[in-house]
Amino acid sequence: MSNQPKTDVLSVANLSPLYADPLKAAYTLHQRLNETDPAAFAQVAPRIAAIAASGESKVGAELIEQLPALKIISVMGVGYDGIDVAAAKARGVVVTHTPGVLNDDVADLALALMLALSRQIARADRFVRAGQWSSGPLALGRKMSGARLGIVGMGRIGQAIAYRAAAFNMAISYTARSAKTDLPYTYHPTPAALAAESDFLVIITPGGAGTRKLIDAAVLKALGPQGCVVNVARGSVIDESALVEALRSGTIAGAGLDVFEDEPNVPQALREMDNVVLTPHIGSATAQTRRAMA
Ligand code: 8YV
Repeated sequence: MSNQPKTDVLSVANLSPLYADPLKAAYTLHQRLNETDPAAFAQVAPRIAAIAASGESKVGAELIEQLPALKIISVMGVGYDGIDVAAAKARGVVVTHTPGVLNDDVADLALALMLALSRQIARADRFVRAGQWSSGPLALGRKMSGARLGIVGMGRIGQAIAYRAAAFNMAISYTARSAKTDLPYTYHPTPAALAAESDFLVIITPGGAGTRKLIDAAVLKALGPQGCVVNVARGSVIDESALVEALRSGTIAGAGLDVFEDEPNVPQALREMDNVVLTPHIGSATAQTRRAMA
């Protein structure tokens, strides 16, 4: 056994015990000190060699600058839009993430939200619990099998969603920066063009400056009064106030949302709507997948 001091790691996320416990065993783990305890942070900052982050963490240039010994920012998540990668690169700090292992879970959740919207699962559950069944049937839902699916983002997870949707006999189209000629799905050059041809518009594109408010009022208008939007990407990709307005005015039919602009704060307007299904950013939240990510 060596008597060498353990390497200091700064956690900037609410890490699950699946990840935090082995980290604590191997390293000295400091919990988000830069925000909560600046004095303690100043003491340990020169020794911090690694940052443990999640997909939602924000690691800006300012924090990186304060950590002269920093070598790696490890993101437990596929999305790293909260990390200033350019600042890390400029300092020679490696940034890692967890692609691949969560494709199935995020795609499963996208289909679950589509089904929850079309077959009114959450609304039906509330209906039964409230004892309303005896006073008449629930309003009719809509058929999902055979409907038109538009996917915004055709990366690893987009393809996993398409694969599942094919089993529902859906007509699958997508938009992405460029057409993927090896895939058998219809390409549209813009989200608006895609939305105009979709019953379900599923967002699974990376967050960050390049996709901020990509889904705006015009795209929602193109989706139309029978259309539903599902977001399992990042809240930043949808203009949230335009979405609230589109849902309120009947410009679109419904929304299934796992991500929000300002998590964990969900606008009161969305929480009060009956035509939305809300989940608390659980795309990769199964024990099996979180273990694989850790
Ligand atoms: C989690 C995610 O939020 O992978 C991502 O980009 O958003 C999620 O899987 C998370 O980072 C788990 O720590």
